This record gives sequence, C-alpha cells and structure tokens, in this order.
Amino acid sequence: MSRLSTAGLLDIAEKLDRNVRLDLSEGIRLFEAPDLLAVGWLANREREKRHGGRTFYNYNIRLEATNVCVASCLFCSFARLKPGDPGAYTMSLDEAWDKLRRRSHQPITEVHVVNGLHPDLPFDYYVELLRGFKRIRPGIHLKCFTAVEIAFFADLYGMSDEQILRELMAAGLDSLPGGGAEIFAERVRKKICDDKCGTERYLDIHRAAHRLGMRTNVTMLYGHIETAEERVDHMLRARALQDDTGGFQAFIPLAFHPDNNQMRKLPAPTAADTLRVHAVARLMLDNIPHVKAFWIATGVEVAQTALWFGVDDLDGTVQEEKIYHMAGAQTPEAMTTSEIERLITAAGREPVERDTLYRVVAHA
Ligand code: V47
Repeated sequence: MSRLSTAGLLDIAEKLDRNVRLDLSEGIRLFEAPDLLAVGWLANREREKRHGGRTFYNYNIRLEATNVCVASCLFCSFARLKPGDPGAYTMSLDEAWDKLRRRSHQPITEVHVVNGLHPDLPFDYYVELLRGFKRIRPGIHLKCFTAVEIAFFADLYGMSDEQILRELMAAGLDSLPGGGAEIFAERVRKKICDDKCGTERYLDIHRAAHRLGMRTNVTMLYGHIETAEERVDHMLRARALQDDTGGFQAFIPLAFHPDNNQMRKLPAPTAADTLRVHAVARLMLDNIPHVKAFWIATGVEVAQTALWFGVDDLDGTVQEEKIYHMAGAQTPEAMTTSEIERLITAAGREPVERDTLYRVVAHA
C-alpha cells in the first residue's frame, strides 16, 4: 500500500477494489506514473481476479494469402501495391490450402488469415479459401479477415458489410481477428492510414459480427506517433462497444516495428513501454476477458515478463509470419507448444491450451 501511495496510485487501487471502472484521466496517469512495477502489480491483481495464474495459448497457423494491397499505411512493410511489383505475391488457392494440408499430423485448432487489400481477386477466391480449409479439416476454426478487409470487400464487390460477413460465415468463417484497428483517434489515423476503413466502420463491422454471433478481437498498434491520451481513448472506444455487445474476446496491443516502412525513422517501443501498455489495457478494459501479448510483436522475453503485467494469453504457435518479420522482428516465426508451455511455466504461470473461443483443449 505504501508503494502504491508513493506512486500516487492509491485512489486508482481503491477504485479497482470497489470494481469502479477507470476513466480517461486515470488511464493517462497510469501511463505517466514512473513506478512501472506499481502499475504492473495492479494489472496483475486484475489478471489474477479473472484467471488466477492460468495462461492461454493456442495451436494455430498464420496465413497471408496475398500482400498486394491498395492501401498505403505508413507503418506497413508487408504490402506491395500492385501485382507484379517486386516482392508482390498472391497464393493460388491450392498453395494456401497446402499450408494446412501438409500439417495433417499437427493438432492445429485455428487458421488465422490476414491479407493485403487486393483489387483484382474475385470474391469467390475468399469464399473458396474458407471452404477448402473446412474440407481439409472440418473442425478447424477459421479466424480470418480484419474488419478493414471486410469493408474493402463490401466496397469492391458492391455488397453491405453485413452481407459480406454472412456470405463468409456460410463458407466457414468462425471469427474475426482484431487487425486494422491501429489507433482509433482520427488525428493519428489520418496521418498513418488515411486510405483505409475508418474507426467508425471498423467498430460497426465488429458490432455486426457480434450481432451475427461471431466473437472477435481488437488490437492497438502502439509506439509510433500516438499520445498516452490517444492510447487510453482507443481502449475506451473498445470498452464502449464491448458494453453493448460483449463480443470481444481479447485486446491485443501490437508493438510498432520500424524496419522497411515509411515510419522507419521512429524508434521501436521499449520493453518498459510494452509492459506498461499491456498493464494499462488490463486495468482499463474491465469488460474484455483477455489481454494477449502477441509474442512475435513484443519479443519472446517481454511477452513472458508481461504474464505478470496483466497478460493472460500468448496467442499461439503461428508457424509462419510475414507482417512483423518484414518489419524487422527478430523473434522466431514459430514456437512449438512445448516451447510455449516451458516459457509460461518458467514464469511461474500455468499453461492452458485453448481453442479460439477459449475452451480448454484436451489431447487424447
Ligand atoms: O493491423 C502491420 C499490424 C496487424 C506493422 O486477432 C504492424 O488474434 C507493428 O492484427 N509494426 C495485423 N505492427 C496482425 C494482427 C493480429 C496479430 C496477432 C493476433 C491477432 C488476433 C491479430 O499488424 C495490422 C497492424 O496493426 N502491423 N505492420 C508494423 N510494422
């Protein structure tokens, strides 16, 4: 208590004790308080209230079927503007399906797909992509296409966002990943990703997905030009939608990686910043069950440390990843389930393999 008092956080601790939610100014204070361990201690208390020491991970693969993209987000090192540009690729459906097919010996439970916004592919490409995955493995969970992709499909193929979601669900879509959120504040969005789906539409698409019965995640790209206030504002907008729908499963802060993109002059966020962002997210988001450290983005060691700073989930095995590795990530592209379990156990936490919907996976 005396440490919280010295840190100037006693009133916040008392509010949390009474289950009173924190407001914008308190969120900013949590970013500004010098005592990172005091903030982490509070976040850990909230984490343990919800999950004890349990730490979730899943056995998944990542697939980026194309990096052709009409958007020009300043932070992106992955996108190539046109088919035929150096480094541009689009997988055939068979190549994409093969990523799952050749892993038939692995008990994978999720395929996570994120793509560039390709201007020339037919809608059928995406429909068939999903159908093919389900043919190969009927029980697999398909977490595919960010809200930004859904908005792009709707505009390109002349359908409503909801129609696109319904058609993709009919083809096997099970949930939406959280990508494309970046920072909700219009000032930042205008500077770093002006030519893709805006904040209101991102949130509306998640709202529609929740209404249709899907679960989704929400991300936040941090460590570039955003202020502490804009980070907290981002969290509060996610919290407000969650009050209405309850459909978000996890909040995922994503650390900005500066290599090979138009913001390369900016330094990458430090470990202290990463730990704090995850901790503040746990403290502000009283209604989102999970805070995930995406270890590819944070680095393995920081993700492990974050398990004492509010984080209860480490994403998954991933196996192949391009978006971060093209932006300079030094992390491996894959971890085995036993490596993830060792990391969690060595941190004094209890590993739990989950499926995408956070049901415990028991292997025979
Ligand atoms: O929206 C792109 C980010 C996101 C960079 O829902 C970058 O479970 C840092 O959303 N530096 C896509 N970040 C990945 C994503 C995700 C990851 C893990 C789990 C889930 C989930 C979702 O990657 C993009 C953007 O915010 N990104 N470039 C970069 N240079």
